[in-house]
Amino acid sequence: MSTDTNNNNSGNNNKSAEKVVALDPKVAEWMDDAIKRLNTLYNNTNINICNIMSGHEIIAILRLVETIFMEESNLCECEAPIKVVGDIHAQFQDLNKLFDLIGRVPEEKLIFLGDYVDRGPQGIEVLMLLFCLKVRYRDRIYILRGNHETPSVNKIYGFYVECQYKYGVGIWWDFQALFNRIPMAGLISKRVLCMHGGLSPELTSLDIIRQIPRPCEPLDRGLLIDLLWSDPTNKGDGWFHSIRGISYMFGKGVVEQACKLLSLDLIIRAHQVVQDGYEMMTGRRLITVFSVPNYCNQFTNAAAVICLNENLEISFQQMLPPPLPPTVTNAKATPAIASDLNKDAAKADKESIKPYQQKGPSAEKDKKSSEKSGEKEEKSEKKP
Ligand SMILES: [Mn+2]
Repeated sequence: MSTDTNNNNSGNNNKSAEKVVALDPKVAEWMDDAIKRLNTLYNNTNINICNIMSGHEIIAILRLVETIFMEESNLCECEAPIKVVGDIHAQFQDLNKLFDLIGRVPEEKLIFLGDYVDRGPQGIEVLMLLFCLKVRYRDRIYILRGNHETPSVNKIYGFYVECQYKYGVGIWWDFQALFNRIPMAGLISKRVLCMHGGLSPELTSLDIIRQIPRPCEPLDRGLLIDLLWSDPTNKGDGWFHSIRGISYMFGKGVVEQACKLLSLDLIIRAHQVVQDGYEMMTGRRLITVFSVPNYCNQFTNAAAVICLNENLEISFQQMLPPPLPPTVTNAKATPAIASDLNKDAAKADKESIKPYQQKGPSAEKDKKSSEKSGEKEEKSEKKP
């Protein structure tokens, strides 16, 4: 348990939060090979992860990634440009389609907001791909904990059965031990706070997050539970009981106060399926992001990621939902969760975030030609 107190970085005054750590070339080679093997599972239903990775190898990779997580702060500090990814829920094929759209690590820097397992069929595949990327490129991918990375949840919603079926129940326990070591929040360029669920009445300073001892298991209430479970609401300004029966719901006023108190421009969180893959809360200080389409085949939602450029300008990339299988007849659109109750205001809030503009030679050319023709270049919203 001596590791519990070693991760408190609250006194860290390093100029850059991102340290360059040399990786053992043998480990790099092993990870490259593991990533290559995992990539063969994309668009291929003939082979299973059990055919390309043994239980022993999985446990060895968990040990490596555990060390990295424990070296990071509970509040992972990283710098923009970065793309923020929401719930994946074991949809490994869709995660790879998303990578085809947004780019892959290490070319892109990504931060994942949790809920890798449950509901879908390939949670182990999702975790192992992300963990191998983390071991290989620790400063290009950040992995946060979701409420499904908790034994009481993933015992029930699919991951336990998946482990049992693919490797035997023993490995499920190894994953739980690892989940207790995953950081719980992220801070991008000191101005954008990320977590899976949301705010907490206990969150009066960012140091309070940094001071949560790890390893830790979320119990029934408190800061850790709220970071993983709370939800925004457009029903009012304060704190409300949650319909989940755990944690709280919080209104626009709470978000505005938190941004002031914690010196933040924006909060990005996941945890709820939203129809377009992203939704902006009334007040424009909080975005929900959800990153797989047709969630559970119960919804007709798109997937999205939120992009922050070096000036912290916000844009989005979206993956439209593919047609549902003909056997699925009752999928529906998701309800709005925290957008303005006035439809026009909600639309204006939403349209304040623009589609991501790819950087590169072609983007430069587009810019030049639009300048020539006197068109005004569309800019993504700049947060003060
Ligand atoms: Mn969740």
